[in-house]
Amino acid sequence: MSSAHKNLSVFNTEGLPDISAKKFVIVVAEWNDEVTGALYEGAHKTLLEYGAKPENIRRVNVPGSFELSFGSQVYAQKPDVDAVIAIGCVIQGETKHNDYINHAVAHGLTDVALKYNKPVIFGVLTPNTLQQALDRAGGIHGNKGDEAAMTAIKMLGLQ
Ligand code: RBF
Repeated sequence: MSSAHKNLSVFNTEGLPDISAKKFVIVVAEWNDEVTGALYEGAHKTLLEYGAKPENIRRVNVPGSFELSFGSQVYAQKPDVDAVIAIGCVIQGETKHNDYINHAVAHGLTDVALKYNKPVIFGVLTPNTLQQALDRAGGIHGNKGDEAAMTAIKMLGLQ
């Protein structure tokens, strides 16, 4: 299914692992906070819905999406953190830097996950317009924060 038509809040939930003792950090970029706040809410709600304990979910803010890699690394390296979810929104048109930021974050988060052998999830929207972002932050296409949380849960099941 192409991403344009996928509902980000609908997923296959067969065989999910028990996450009642798992500890999560959600790192949230403050740029486009109307969007990233909604993505965070979706991720938080989904973790709780599938068994995470409120006291095991921590929110940490960073200034922008470019800082998500370092912010994620700070928490991924902690022994008591099981998974990190990085939340951001980089809107094309608002910046010529968007490609650089998106690529840097994708590579950075991948490096952190592989270095610390833990799920580090790319919960970053890269839309052309603010409306496209809102459509994926609890709008008509669901919420990418829900999808990011579900991805973290599924990846924990691999361990
Ligand atoms: N950060 C975002 O999370 N989303 C953006 O859309 C975004 N646009 C930016 C546009 C420009 C021109 C610049 C310089 C930065 C932008 N940033 C954005 C911030 C970036 O992720 C980072 O916080 C700063 O560059 C400081 O390292």
